[in-house]
Amino acid sequence: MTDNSTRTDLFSPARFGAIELSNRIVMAPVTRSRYDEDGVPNELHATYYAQRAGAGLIIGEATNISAQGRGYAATPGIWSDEQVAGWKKVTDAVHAAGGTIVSQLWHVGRFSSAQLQPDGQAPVAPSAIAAEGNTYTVDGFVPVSMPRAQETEEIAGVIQQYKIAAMNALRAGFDGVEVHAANSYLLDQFLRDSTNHRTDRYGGSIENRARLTLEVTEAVVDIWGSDKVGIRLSPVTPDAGNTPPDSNVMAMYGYLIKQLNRFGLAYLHVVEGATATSREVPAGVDLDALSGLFDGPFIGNNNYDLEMAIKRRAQGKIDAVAFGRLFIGNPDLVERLRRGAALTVAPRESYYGGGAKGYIDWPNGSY
Ligand code: 8OZ
Repeated sequence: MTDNSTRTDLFSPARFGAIELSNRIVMAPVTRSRYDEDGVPNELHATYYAQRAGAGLIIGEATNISAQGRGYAATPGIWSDEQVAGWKKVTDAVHAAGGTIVSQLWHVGRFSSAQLQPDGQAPVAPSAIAAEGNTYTVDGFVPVSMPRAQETEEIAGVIQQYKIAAMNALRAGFDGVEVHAANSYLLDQFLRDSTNHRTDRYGGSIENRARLTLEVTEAVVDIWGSDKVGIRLSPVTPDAGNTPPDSNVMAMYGYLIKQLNRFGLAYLHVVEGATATSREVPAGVDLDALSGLFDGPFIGNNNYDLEMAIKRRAQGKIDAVAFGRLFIGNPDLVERLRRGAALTVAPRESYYGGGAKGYIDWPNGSY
C-alpha cells in the first residue's frame, strides 16, 4: 500500500487559531437525524463521534441554538442543560480518543414547519417569503411553513440565542464553535437578496445584509475568543427549493469575507459548489478568489477525493479539506486515506434516521 503522507502535508498536524488539528483532514458537519425529540446527545452519539476522533478536527453536526432555530425533527440542540450534559459526554469521549471537536451553531430561519416551532408559531425569517421544499417532522416529511418577517427589535434576541448557545458549547467542553452561515439557513437568508427584502438596517445594501452574520460572529467571539471560532459559508448552494443564490455572489460574499478578517477567526470553511452535489459554479463566480480574500486558514469542502485535496493543497488553495459523507462509512477515514486502503461507501438509506445501525457499526481499523 502507498503511504500517502509522504506526498502531502495533509496528514501532518496544524494549528488554526488556537485549535490544534492532528492532521488537515476535517470531518465536515453531517446531519444524521438520530436524536429524540429533546435533542439530547447520549452514549450512542458519544460513540459515533469518538470513533471518528482520528479526524484532524471534527465539526459536529448542525446543532439547533434554540427551539425557534429548529427546522428538522431528530436533530440535536444546545439550549437546555440536558443538551449541554449530553454534549459533555460527546466531547469527553472525543477527547479521550485523542480528537478535537467544535460545535456548529445553527438557526434554520424560514426552513422549518410550524409543527416544529414553539406553540406552533410560524418560523422566523428576514422576510415573509416561503421556502419551497419539505422538512422532516415526527409525522414524516411536511412542506415548510410560511415564515414571519422578524421585527428589527427582535434581532438582538436572535444574537442572544447564538451567544447563549456559544456559552453552552463552552460549558459542554467543545474546543471551539463554527457559525453556520451556509446552506440557506437563517444567516444565509439575511445575506442573500433572494430571501432578504428588508428595508431596515439588516436589509437592502450588501453592508446591511452582512450585518447579522457579523454581529453574530462578534457575539460568539466575545464568548470564545476569535481564535476558537470558525465560520462556514456556501456562496452558491441553492436552497432545497432551488431559491437562487445572491444576485451578486462575488460582491456579497467578498464583502463579508473581508469584514470577517477583522476578527482574526480560527478558520473559514466553504462549501465549494452545491452541498453534496456539484462543484460547478455560476458564470462569473470564482470561489478560489473569494477564499483567497480571507486572511486565515481555509477549509475547502464538497465532493473532494484525496487526489483533489492533495492537488489543491499543493496549489495553496486549501489549508485543510473537509469530508462529510466519507466519514459516515469510514470512521477511520484518515488512516484509510493515509494507507491508500479501500473506502466503504455508505448507502444513502443510512444517512438519516434510525439508531445504531448504519451509524456506529462501520468497519473501523481493519484495512
Ligand atoms: C441535511 C439534512 C438536513 C440539514 C445543512 C444542516 O445542509 C444541514 C442539513 C443537511 O447544512
